[in-house]
Amino acid sequence: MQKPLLYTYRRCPYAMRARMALLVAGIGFDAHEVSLRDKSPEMLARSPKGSVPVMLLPDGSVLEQSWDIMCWALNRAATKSWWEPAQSIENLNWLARNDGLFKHHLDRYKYPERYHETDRDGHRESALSAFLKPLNSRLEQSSFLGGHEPCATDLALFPFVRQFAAVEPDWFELLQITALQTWLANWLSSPLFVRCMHKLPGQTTVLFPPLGH
Ligand SMILES: N[C@@H](CCC(=O)N[C@@H](CS)C(=O)NCC(=O)O)C(=O)O
Repeated sequence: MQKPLLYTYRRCPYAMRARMALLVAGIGFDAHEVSLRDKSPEMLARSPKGSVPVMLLPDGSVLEQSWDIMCWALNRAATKSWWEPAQSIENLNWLARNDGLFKHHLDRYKYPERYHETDRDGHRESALSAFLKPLNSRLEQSSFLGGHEPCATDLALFPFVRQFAAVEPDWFELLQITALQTWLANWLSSPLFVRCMHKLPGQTTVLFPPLGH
């Protein structure tokens, strides 16, 4: 096997950050679109925890966490500007708060039934005050978490902020968090994101993104 193989799911924010990192690095990879309801036995044999993304490397080793895949893709000389700023204490804290506190509130806001949640609006408010407003203040200082240029932390947070904004887009648009809204709009319209969201045929392995895309 020459190329890495990514088990992915198009709408999963963790898989999105992994795909974007691989695209930024210009690393050719095969992709297998997983059905979360009917996971491939081959993937489960390689990674029994059963979440995506999972990446099988050419040397046979397996990466089971999206951040590890991003590290593998970006922690190289050619993409130093994407990886190094993401190692600052401040940016590692943004990552931890995104994957912890923000994800907690996002899930309960987006899927209240799944979590038997009765205080959906409370979670929306907590996500806003504890994470999105501080992130907006941070982005008022510079356009990206990487400074004037984006870094891995921008890639890692964007798919989750996207999910939050998409729950009630009209409400989100009226919020006074312009720096964050601009940051989000720029990522949504970026060629990188468009490529990362290319639709794959289910349950087969194909080169990603397909040639010419
Ligand atoms: N910590 C993991 C989280 C991955 C994760 O939770 N992925 C979700 C999809 S967004 C998943 O596969 N969940 C298992 C399922 O739904 O069966 C990572 O960073 O890769």
